[in-house]
Amino acid sequence: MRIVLCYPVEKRHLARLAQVAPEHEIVDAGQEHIAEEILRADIFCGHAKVTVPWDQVVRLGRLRWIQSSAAGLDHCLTPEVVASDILVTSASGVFADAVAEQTLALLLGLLRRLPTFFRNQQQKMFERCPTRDLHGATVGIVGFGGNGRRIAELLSAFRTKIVATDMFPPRELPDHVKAVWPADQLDRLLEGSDIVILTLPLNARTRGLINRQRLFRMKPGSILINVARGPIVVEKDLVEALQSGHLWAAGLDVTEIEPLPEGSPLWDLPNVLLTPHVGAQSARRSDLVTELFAANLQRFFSGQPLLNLVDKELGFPVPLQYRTP
Ligand code: OXD
Repeated sequence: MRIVLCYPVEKRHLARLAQVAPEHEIVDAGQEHIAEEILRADIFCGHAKVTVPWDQVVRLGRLRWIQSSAAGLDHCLTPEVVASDILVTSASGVFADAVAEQTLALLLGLLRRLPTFFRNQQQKMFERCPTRDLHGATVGIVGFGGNGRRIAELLSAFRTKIVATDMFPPRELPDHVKAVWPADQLDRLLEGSDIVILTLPLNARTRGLINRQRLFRMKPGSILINVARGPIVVEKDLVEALQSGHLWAAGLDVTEIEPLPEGSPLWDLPNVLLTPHVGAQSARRSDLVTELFAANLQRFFSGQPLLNLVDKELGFPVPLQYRTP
């Protein structure tokens, strides 16, 4: 079989994959060649950031499996791929430590007013202003998958009250989580949380989910953190909620359009902390992807169920306990 890769691969990653697939051809296509190489792939592992002819890939009928090197699948779940027999597995949860740390950085940075103090530092200004606490806050996590669960674990050390929503609420809750409600109880979460953290996948159901109506349902003075995907939030509505003072602040690792256009008002809002979609960019990212892919290759060749197998209609892996055999 021809295994085509498109993520930052080094020699050691190729060597590791060759160990588990010694009889197969492994091609490191990179972003430059992926649009042609994908047409000759039986298995693909990566995240093509260039346009890929997915309709042609499906018509050719050669590709059997996509192992996404990203947790989010918006890069490959086109309608043609969804309707095809191609298996899709994601890197969901693999970068959860990094995303959780990024979430804490944004959240603590805002609460302890680091952007204000940093601006003052640049002016050599020693000026005090009130800060806010994380301990004692109610934190609402929207999407209790790998990232949401890890964030909850870290937040529990801060003595916060944690609630969440998810399409598939776990039957058993970790001790540090007060409640995980079904996804249709989002408004309840928004109304009761001091801090709302978005960790849900982008799909047809979640695009534009956090709109004007929902933003203004959030508690006055609350904070929104988005480490998921930009288009889940209607950005012009967010700007309004921030400018009006209804929201106290927002920490955004992702935006509707990336890179964020120069003309976006988000750049200049003093109550916004922006990072350029680096939540999952840990130094070990390619190692983690390679280990997941190696484990899944072994399963694929021996006919075992794949890890993180995605329900393509839903756009994310369904937890094992909810899968129909
Ligand atoms: C991912 C990401 O989906 O980096 O993995 O955003």
